[in-house]
Amino acid sequence: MNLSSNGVPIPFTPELFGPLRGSADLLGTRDAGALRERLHADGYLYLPGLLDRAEVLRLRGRYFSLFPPGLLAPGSPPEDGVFSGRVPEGVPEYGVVGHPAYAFVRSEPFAQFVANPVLSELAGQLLDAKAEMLPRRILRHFHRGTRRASRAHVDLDYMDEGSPRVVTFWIPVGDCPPPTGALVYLEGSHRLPSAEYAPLRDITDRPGDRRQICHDLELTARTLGRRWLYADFAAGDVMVHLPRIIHASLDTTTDTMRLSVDTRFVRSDDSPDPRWLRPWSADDGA
Ligand SMILES: O=C(O)CCC(=O)C(=O)O
Repeated sequence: MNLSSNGVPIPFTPELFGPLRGSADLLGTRDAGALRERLHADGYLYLPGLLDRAEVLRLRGRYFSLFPPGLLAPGSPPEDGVFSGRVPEGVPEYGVVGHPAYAFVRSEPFAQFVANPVLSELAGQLLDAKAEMLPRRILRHFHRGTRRASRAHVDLDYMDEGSPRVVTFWIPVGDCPPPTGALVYLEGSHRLPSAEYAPLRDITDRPGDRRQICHDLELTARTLGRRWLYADFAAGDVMVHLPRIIHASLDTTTDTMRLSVDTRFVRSDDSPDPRWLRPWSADDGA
């Protein structure tokens, strides 16, 4: 596998990569304590098949149907989300007013998808309280050729004006193996004091933004002596993670486009970061 993130290659070796541990078996036990224990031990829960695959693929199809002709490979159905190699003229910058992602996160089908009680009930078990989903829910769409991905970061650096008791749900909307731009997690990094990775923030392709940790995933893994954990995500899988775990995404290099939703829950009696109380747009600065 040839992998990179933000255009920087990272060799797919056992020294740098390892598999995510699946936790779907714990769901069957209905043991909330065991789920919480696993979440805090690993920093994440990898839950293959938590959602209905057909429903997830329907959402994928609805989103790609919003584009003018030309984005999708000729003759391919929107559900497949196969890139033609060009973005049609006239599509505004990603995720701002006028771009399909902007309208989509404000649409009824999207609202219904994220309102699935399977998600809120699990969040409630993990937070050990009634859980509330924050209104800023992000749709991420990447296609090959951009060399753009999410840099290594922890969620808390983006939501440090509210309660740190947050759980993030990352939902691939379509199959998403590593070369399609999967999320990867730095093993055990939720236990690292932030001072330990602070020096990495100086090595960045975005000097004006101190929130991200680093765009170079090999350097991050070697400096912190940890592997990136990965999976061949499929439509229907869900990842849950803690706000202190370091994670990043890989570049999309396949014809299949990467689409995902990330959404966060807090305890309903906690005060969330006010920047997360409005619907997402790519230029909201949060
Ligand atoms: O999907 C991505 O590339 C990043 C998502 C993320 O950072 C998150 O869900 O916290």
